[in-house]
Amino acid sequence: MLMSFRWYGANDKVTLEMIRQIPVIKGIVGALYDIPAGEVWPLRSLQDLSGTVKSKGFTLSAIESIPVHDNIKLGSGDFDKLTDNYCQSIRNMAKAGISTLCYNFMPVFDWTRSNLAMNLPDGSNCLSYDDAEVLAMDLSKGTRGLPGWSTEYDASDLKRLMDAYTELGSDGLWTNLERFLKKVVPVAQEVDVKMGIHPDDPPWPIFGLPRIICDEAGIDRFLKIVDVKHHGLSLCTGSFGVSPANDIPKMVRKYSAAGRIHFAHIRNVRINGQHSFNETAHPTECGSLDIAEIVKAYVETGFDGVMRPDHGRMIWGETGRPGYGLYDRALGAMYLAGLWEAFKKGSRHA
Ligand code: DNO
Repeated sequence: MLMSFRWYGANDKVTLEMIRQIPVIKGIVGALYDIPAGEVWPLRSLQDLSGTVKSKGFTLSAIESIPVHDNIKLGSGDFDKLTDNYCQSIRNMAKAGISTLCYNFMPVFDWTRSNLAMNLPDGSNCLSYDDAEVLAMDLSKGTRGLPGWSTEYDASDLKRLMDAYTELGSDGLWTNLERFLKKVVPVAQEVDVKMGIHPDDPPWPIFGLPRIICDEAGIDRFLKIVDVKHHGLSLCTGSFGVSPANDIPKMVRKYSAAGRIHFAHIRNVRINGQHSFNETAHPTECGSLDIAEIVKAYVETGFDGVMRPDHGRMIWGETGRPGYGLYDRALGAMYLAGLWEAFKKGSRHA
């Protein structure tokens, strides 16, 4: 297992020098942020990123994420060209020595929250989601200023995209995912890059748009599309975990034993009702997920992929990128590393 930390590059307030002082972190999860979706990620830029990370004593353990262009997900327009570009980016990753790729297949919106700074009783704040608040959001002006959405669309682009996905439906989305994977995974296999899809977050349809990687049935269907090891999961406990039907320790055990989890995102969440939750500190006692059982499942199945603490709260007065401050993620990393060491010493993999 390679304990890693997400870093948003030279503009991140959380610097590599700071991350280096978290004793357990060996890997950096990074990305290029200046390449428009659909274009090839240049070898030179990937090598530079890797060199920067190495110069501070880390490995560039994963790319999170190379965005999948909407025309791929919609199966429209320049699908073939965009998919070829994606393949070339994977080849370039391999040449730059990067082994793991996270991506997602969520229509229009990536992860979605209704509040980026919900106040907690201890004075910290966290990300939260409530269906009623999300559905009340005004999309008539596009996504500008709405919480959590990484891509900004103006009103007419947003409407066009949302209509296209609504018409496509989940069957169409599955078909396009399959077309994409059948071209891309053989390349990933050839150059030895492990691909891990990130689940839909939250794992239910929002604004009537299809979402397909939400539960075990979805994962089983997904993994069978191309039944090879390089085609796997970025298993995010907090994304799947807000749905009480998802038994996360069981899912980790099943897919890790099968060698199909390449990237472990670990965070805790508190379920407050149907389609309503807030994020919490990592320890089991703080939320609805049994993080100890989850880490135990990883240890006992011999997980050897990349792991990172996921979203943290904002604590000790820190301000910055929601979910991605330094302090609470550092606490999370230490907690996860402590669990890992304890279970490892007690297990047959010791
Ligand atoms: C949010 C992240 C997601 C994730 C992408 C992966 O904090 O977990 O934005 O990076 O969905 O493609």
